[in-house]
Amino acid sequence: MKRIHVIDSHTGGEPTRLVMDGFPTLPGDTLVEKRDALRGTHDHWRRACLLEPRGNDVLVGALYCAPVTPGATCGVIFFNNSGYLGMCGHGTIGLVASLHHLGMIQPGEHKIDTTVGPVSATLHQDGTVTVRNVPAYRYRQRVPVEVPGYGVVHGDIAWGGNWFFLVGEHDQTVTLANEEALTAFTWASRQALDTQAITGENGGHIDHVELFADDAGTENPADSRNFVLCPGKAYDRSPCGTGTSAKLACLAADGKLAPGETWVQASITGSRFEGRYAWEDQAQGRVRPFITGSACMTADTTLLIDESDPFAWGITA
Ligand code: PYC
Repeated sequence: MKRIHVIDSHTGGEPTRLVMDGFPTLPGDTLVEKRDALRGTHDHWRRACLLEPRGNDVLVGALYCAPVTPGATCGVIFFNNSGYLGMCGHGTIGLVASLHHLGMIQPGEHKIDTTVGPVSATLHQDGTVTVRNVPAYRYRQRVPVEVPGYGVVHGDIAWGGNWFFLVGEHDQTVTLANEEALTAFTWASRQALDTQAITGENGGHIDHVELFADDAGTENPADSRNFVLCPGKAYDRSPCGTGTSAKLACLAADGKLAPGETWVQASITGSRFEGRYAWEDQAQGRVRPFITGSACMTADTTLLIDESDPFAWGITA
């Protein structure tokens, strides 16, 4: 029997499964090398951990790793039901809250190595976490995409630790009750981006689609409500930390949000992140996003993998 020690949490409704122990040792000096080894040689461990029957499409995995840069608290590799993520904002908040739950860290700032560069996260006394993300920027503005069944959809392409297509002009109803239609629309948009070879900078794969709507009409309206389609077709239950970072970059580029000003981003489930930015390189349109949210612990458990189980390594198509 193989055993994997995991800590499960959710950040604004979006789950994170933190793998503390049990995965194979990964060769490599950088998180990218380690991620490539996991993907290339040991991907069945990701599937065992996240796919049914042990997991589900919504789960995001976070593999706890030793730090690779001086002064870092740890490294982390994020993955999901379909593959690997660059950064993950809700997952970083879940990681920090989980390490605190385990008694491994105390309030304060913690540097964390990721596959897309170092980030840091401040654990506050009240348990909330502020992630200082990798620099974010808008790559292209109002790009037209012909989406079969929907017509031409315009969106911005921006980096926030993953590549996003951000759509504000649409006729969708951004409510949880309309989740199936939202998934269909964003999935069709995502496929159209792929088919038409529309990418991020240097061919970066746009694997997240983010819709925005007014949050008016709710009791305490946020600045915006979003629906974020993740790479494996599940929608983000949280406002998406990297997606909010990409949004901050677009707001900064449009002059709609000043540095240091707070942007409250609500998710489709009503959970919220607070975002703000500082200019990293104004001439290049690069901002440093800060995202604040909190996570709740849901399980501290051991996954068992019985090699004689026909679904030991997950159910795959
Ligand atoms: O919070 O950055 C995020 C995220 C990415 C995918 C799911 N959540």
